[in-house]
Amino acid sequence: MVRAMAFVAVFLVSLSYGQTCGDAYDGNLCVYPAVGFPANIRDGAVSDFWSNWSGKDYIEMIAPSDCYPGRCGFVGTDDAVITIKAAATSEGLYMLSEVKDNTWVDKASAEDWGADAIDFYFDAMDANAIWTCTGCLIGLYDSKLTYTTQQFQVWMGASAPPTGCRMAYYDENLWSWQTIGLDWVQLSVLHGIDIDIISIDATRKAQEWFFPWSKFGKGLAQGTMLDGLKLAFSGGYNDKDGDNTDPDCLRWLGKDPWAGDANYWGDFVIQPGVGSVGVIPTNAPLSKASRGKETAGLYSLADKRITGRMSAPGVAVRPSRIVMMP
Ligand SMILES: [Ca+2]
Ligand SMILES: [Ca+2]
Ligand SMILES: [Ca+2]
Repeated sequence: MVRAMAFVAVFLVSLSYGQTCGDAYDGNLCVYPAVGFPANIRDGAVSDFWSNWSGKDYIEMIAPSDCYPGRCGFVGTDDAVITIKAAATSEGLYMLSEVKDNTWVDKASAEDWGADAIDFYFDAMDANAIWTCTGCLIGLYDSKLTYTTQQFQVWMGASAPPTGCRMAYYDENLWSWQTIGLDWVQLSVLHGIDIDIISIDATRKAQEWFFPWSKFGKGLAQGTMLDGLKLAFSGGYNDKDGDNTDPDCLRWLGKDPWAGDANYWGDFVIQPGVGSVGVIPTNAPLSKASRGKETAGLYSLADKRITGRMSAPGVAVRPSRIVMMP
């Protein structure tokens, strides 16, 4: 009898767990406690941590099921496929995105966001809070972009590995949505974000990301309990194969938060054992006071460093072009 009850209890726990974490096609991506990552993930290799993923949650996007409406010129199921896994420590979020693409192309310009690029959105709010909020939206078209939304477009590269990415966010000083280009050093020094782009074979590449909580959604406060927390996430993959001038696009939830006709935000669901937001990465060359301001959500110092002439010690920062996201 006791054994039978225990079995039922385990079954029910598994069921509830599965409802959140077992579905590669729902609107939640469960984030598991991470152990064993190298101090610097930019080592050209997929970290061992990801290898045993049996029974764990992930996202998979395949054409035509996960096409952005009207951007679905994919031919067959191997034209583009992306899978995404997530893990975390008290310091930050780790993501592994594996992309299968039949043809890799280089970007034609610094704004060529469609040329084989991951296109991700992050927010410090959760999906439902964004959908139901009053006063959180920046009011750009009918979008569901908020004051704490960050968008990243990170190329896969073809003839050579990419040297940087595009980042977009609402700038409180300029009162507008800004898109900037960042090279890997700027991304790491100013935002603590590290991205490793790994070539697996002719048709498969991976991106491994580290994104510190102190910068996620413009910064989660130190001490924020992460276990059980939901944080909004969305996005997909933009594919050109040399035969299309407009990219074909996969999107996790059909579209992305640039559209507001439905809620295209999903959630990271942080699993028990990650803990509270802890240490700010020590590689950030900001004063203690500045770090505190940034953690509180004031982004201005970092932005001035990018768009102005300021440079971090030993780092040549050139003025970045500021362009509006299409
Ligand atoms: Ca790595
Ligand atoms: Ca393709
Ligand atoms: Ca491609």
